[in-house]
Amino acid sequence: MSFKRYCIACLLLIVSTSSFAQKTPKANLPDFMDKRFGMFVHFGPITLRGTEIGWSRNKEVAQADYDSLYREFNPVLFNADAWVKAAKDAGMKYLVITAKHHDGFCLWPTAFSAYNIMNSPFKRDIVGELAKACKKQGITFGIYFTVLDWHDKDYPIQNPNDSTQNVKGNMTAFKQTMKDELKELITRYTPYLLWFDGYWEKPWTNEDGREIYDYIKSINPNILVNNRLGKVSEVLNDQSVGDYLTPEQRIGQLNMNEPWESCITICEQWAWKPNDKMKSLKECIQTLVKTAAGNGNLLFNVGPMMDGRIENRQILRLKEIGNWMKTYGSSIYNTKGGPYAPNESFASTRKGNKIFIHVFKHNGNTVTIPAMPNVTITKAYLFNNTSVQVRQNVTDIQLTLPPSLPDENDNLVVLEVNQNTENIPVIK
Ligand code: FHN
Repeated sequence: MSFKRYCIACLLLIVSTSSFAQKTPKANLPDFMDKRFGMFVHFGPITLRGTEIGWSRNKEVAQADYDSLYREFNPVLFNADAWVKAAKDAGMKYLVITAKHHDGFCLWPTAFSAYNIMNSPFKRDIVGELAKACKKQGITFGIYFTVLDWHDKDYPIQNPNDSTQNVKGNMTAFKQTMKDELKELITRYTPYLLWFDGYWEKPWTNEDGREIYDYIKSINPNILVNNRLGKVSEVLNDQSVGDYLTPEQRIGQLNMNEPWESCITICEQWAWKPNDKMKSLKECIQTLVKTAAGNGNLLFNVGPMMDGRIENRQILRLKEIGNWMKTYGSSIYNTKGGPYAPNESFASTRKGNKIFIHVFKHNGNTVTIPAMPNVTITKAYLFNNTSVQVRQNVTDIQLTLPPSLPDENDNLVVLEVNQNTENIPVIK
């Protein structure tokens, strides 16, 4: 081999093995997007007060009081199998747990912070038990990890509500602790994805995010990472850090090009709150449908109570969603969004030669949708195979639904067409 070829070979070897060049293989994303529906879990000692995790520190709950709650945190009714079963019963395919939220408390026995579950009365590895239960029940496991940490003295901002509490900090040491904790979580629990959060404060830079992303890739290049490790951008470009977009408390726009996941609460607060307002079944189903119809995933949040149980009313709501998914799940899982952009009257998902029209509102049992140029509808029916009348012209397609409709949460009409629906351009 000539010296020149030898140098090229060495360069290629360096680039291929060095962490700075590595990104999550794009081939990993379709598997994630096909899951469509996951459970988000916000949990920690703050459930003893019923106020918001992180944000109520030095607000509704005095900082010293908040930071001592772990000494009485003892969720003795925590049962990882029960949480995972609740997710499975809802038709969810993955689960993401707040291993460490902005208050810095760690739900796993980390060697890098004394502020962790083993120094509470509970003394059990909540992250580890959930990882094991997910594996046992076939649910994909993910970990939420905060970028900012208002409890760690190396992080300069100690509380967003009171800048007088701030300290000099040491970002080099802070990032080393983050790397050490992430290595524990990755090597011990093998998460499918890491859900970062808390990128927005001044001490954290996009370069810091890139550094941590590269470090994660050097340990396991296949782990999915959301777009909240760097300074988040509304699109994925060469400046953004991470693999998918994360609209929060709203349904993302129809986007056929970039993977995205909306995170939305089943109630109003992320962590458990007594008598919090819970979404109706219709709202839950239509949120999931509109997310899938936008070509996105829904990470739907529950907040377990201080004793470790998920409220029974939330369990029942999740079961109702699961019953709906038992009938209609094939119009959600493994589908693509579109070709129609979701609106308040209807939304659409598609797979193969079928377009699933999810009807939320109809005018006397008729639904009018824009025509699809060069597409011929060969058959139209409800999910229970009741025929649906179709009249189409150059501008519109009019569907006449049968008098009795099966599901006012979402009346699903299947349109079979003369081509692969994924080739149909988006119709705004
Ligand atoms: O501050 C957090 C909040 O507590 C919650 O974890 C959400 C979930 O995505 N993210 C942040 C708010 O944007």
